[in-house]
Amino acid sequence: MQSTIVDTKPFGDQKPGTSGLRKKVRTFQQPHYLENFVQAIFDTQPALAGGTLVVGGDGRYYNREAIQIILRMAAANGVATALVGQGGILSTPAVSCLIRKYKTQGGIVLSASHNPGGPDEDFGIKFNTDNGGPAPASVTDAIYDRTKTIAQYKTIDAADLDLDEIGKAALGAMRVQVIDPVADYAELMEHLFDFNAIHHLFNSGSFRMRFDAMHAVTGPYAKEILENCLGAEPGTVMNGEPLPDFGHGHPDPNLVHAHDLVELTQGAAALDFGAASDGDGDRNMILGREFFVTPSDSLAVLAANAHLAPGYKAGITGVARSMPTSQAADRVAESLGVECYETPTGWKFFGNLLDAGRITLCGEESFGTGSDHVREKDGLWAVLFWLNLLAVRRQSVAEIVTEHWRRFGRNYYTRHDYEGIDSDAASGLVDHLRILLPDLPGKQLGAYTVAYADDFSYTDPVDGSVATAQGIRIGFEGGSRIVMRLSGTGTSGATLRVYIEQYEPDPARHDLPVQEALAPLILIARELAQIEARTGRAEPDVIT
Ligand code: VG1
Ligand code: CO
Repeated sequence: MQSTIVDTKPFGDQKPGTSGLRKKVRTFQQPHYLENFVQAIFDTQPALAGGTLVVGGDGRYYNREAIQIILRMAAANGVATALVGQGGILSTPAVSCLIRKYKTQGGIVLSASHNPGGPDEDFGIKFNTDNGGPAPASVTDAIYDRTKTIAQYKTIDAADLDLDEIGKAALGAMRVQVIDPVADYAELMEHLFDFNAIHHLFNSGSFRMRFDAMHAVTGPYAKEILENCLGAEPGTVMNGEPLPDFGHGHPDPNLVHAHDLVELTQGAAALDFGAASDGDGDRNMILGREFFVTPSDSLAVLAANAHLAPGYKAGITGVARSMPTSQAADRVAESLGVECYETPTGWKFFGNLLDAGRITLCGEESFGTGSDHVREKDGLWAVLFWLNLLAVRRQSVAEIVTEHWRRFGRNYYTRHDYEGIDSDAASGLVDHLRILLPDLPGKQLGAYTVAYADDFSYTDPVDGSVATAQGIRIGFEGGSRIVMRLSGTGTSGATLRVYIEQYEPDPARHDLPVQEALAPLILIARELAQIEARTGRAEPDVIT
């Protein structure tokens, strides 16, 4: 089949953000918009010609249409084999798993993750390299540069493929394999965790849990692994069917958007364990009975207990956390005698550390936790890790975490998001903070003395690449911190994220309400950044 060359013109706005290119569906539906970005991937990634490409997405609105477009373009650009998830479905960690297992030259994930889906909502596309991880800045910059000059793309004239039947097909000279999206991932999980112990826990008669798939991609994964393999009672997985609009929901597993699940963990009939995952299956929220585990604490607890899971029984080589993530993991790393790295926000910054074997576990405050088993954060993996701990330690979630705090101290932590604010106001706010930074060290703000204040910059210890302007950090004596940065995943206006952390070594002060414990620092952050005056917002939209 002859490939067709289509003339096109650059769009000026195809710069990938924290995790790929995210725009409104209608933006992606403009003629040539998706095509330009995809051609830029092929033009800058020559190994894909003659190679194998994994393609899949989170099932959101426009997923199926986008996959057909990408497959035709892949065929025209000389890709030898495409591995596609059945129905076009693949979670982000499953794509990473497939790239690594089948040693492919890369993968394309279609998702806007935790952002809502539907004709008026969000869509996204992300390229993962042959290590299975999100493309590093050097690659996304090259793709973006290419989109600025692109004049043509290649496709073939061919009908849509049937993606609902597992099997082999051909598209021009390209082989297409429609694969079970769950099987390879489930097999990997079985190697990492003690499935027998978890099976016993589920059948003990004294453990009740729910997993909320939020009508997003993890439904089929959770049903197969939790219910079919591990024997959890049918119905354990709620909202398990992936829907193009996530059932009108916001597939973001946090206390605000996974509210129904949170309620099930409260009151007299409370569940022992609740967990949820996001649109593309890479985030996780962990709940116990009347207990919320902050993602920062979750990383620290997993690091301290990793040896209890078969896949990590030899211990961990090191740990990494994104800069705004609390320093709870640092204390565990110190006691284990391993390194703890602080990286900019975004999973792509963990890739080199994982590839070099410098770290085993890593995580972000934004409900992302993962390990060297793949090169993405992994929602269900974190849930299985927690289930493994609960099964082995025979304690409740609350007991495990409060015991952890007694041993290491507690890092009180919260994030306040001001969403959809004016973009100019947001950049003005950050510019204003940058001006204040040099004068802050040594200053007294309320009861706190500023130890350091900077705009975070990171030098990758493996390849020496430098990322600057990654967020405002204000550190206080005693380990408390205020961090502020603008989101890189939104599709309209700007989102200001304010991260607040305070270290409390005294166990007698470990059960304060979080917002109360952090109130003085929250106030300092609001005043310093002039949040209300500059954004018109007196209160954040989302508190996690
Ligand atoms: C957010 C989170 C970040 C995460 C990113 C992608 O980015 O803060 O930690 O890596 O989303 O997650 P930002 O720039 O909006 O703060 V996912 O699950 O949306 O791929
Ligand atoms: Co996600």
